[in-house]
Amino acid sequence: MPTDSFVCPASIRDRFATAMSRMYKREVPQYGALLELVADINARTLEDNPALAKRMAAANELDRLAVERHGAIRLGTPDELGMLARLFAVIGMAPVGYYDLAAAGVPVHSTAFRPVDSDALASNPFRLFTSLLRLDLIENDGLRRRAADILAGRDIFTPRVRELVARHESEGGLTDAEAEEFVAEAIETFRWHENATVDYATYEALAAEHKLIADVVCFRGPHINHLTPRTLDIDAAQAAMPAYGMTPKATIEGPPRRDVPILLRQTSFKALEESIRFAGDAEGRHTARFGEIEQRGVALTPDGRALYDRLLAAAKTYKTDSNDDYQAALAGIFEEFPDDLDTLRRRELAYFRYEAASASTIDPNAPTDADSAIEALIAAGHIVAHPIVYEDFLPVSAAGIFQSNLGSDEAGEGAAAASQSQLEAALGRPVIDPFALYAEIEAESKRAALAALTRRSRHESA
Ligand code: OOG
Ligand code: NI
Repeated sequence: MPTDSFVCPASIRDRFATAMSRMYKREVPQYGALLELVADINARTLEDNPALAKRMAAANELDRLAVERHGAIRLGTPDELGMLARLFAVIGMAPVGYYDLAAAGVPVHSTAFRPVDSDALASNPFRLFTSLLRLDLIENDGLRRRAADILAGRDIFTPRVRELVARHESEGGLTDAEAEEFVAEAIETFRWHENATVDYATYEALAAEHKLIADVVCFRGPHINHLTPRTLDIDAAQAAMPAYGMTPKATIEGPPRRDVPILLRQTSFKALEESIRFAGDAEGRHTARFGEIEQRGVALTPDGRALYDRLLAAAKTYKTDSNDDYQAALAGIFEEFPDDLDTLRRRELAYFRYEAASASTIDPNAPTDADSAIEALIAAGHIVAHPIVYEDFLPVSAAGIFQSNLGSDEAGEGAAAASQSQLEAALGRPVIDPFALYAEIEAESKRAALAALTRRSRHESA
């Protein structure tokens, strides 16, 4: 079969993300309200701030905004993670980053499946925070074996999606009809089930160990537990939540409001209490699913990240339930973090994508490799530097979200050392280093911008 009859991964990813969003809206109607709120705030923000609209359009970031979401799931076994990695390869999503949640008292470790190159990110950046339960952190032997047995008895993938993944691997792609079927089958894995696979006593025993263990082990599959749209003004979104029928958590997580947003800021509404039918027909309640909003900023270099970590740690000692007080304190602490694009770039605190200004030409014999030459080209308007959007998650924030979501702050006893290699063995591949991805996009764009300028100049002088 000629390859041009295959659908490109980005297109299948777009259909998949749309189907997931539609399914979650049916399952959790408040998510629909959240999407409306974010769409309203984004429209207003762009209207009130033409410079932002212009900058985002120039950076090719506006189109994806309406479809941009992240979600989260929790898996039970290494085999499930291995199969999920193969499934996501079909839609151009690879595991990026390693998040050790044991450090925060949550018995999972995680990675984020997401597209990695600029074009794929610009078309639909759908990301899924994917956690794997660490049974080794359950101290009770009997309970650990019981959980392992229950998990061994389920298959979270449909037989047909397994066939289509294998077909994609052997043929190198999927036809349009296969892609349609793939999407319909793939979302089955993430559907909510009101019926638990275990009896009430088993659920209670697992929940007593950690609520998250019960959430992973007692159901037929890893239900999607939230889908998060991206807002351009999270402070406005937080303030508007009650008017849309949602009660936000007390404080916005992550960095403070700034002229140049960095990394990401998040807020959420509390998990829903849902009724569950257990084996033996008992009724019970379970909290797993919630709603979340995020605002994304520029990706930080390792130096920028170190500064962020240090300042956030300083803010951690400041405990308050008043978002206004917390944000004011945070803003004070973050005064040390430069807040203009030029300084962030020159001090290499954040990543940038370089682009040759249209119609610009330069002396074809001028040296362009030194940083000073680039600076001169930027100053002269020949090269434009766009901040690169942070596409990943905050480890600290992830833990924070787990906590607010589970409705408790179970502390971290028995937290074991990071075991990235175990997660990678399950994935069947190493996780990609997010810093390396941003650095690569930056370096490649710099080369391409300079090459474009030099090429045009040669044409003109020829
Ligand atoms: C994952 C929480 C992580 C975020 O936005 O940091 C996350 C979970 O609760 O399963 O989605
Ligand atoms: Ni989230």
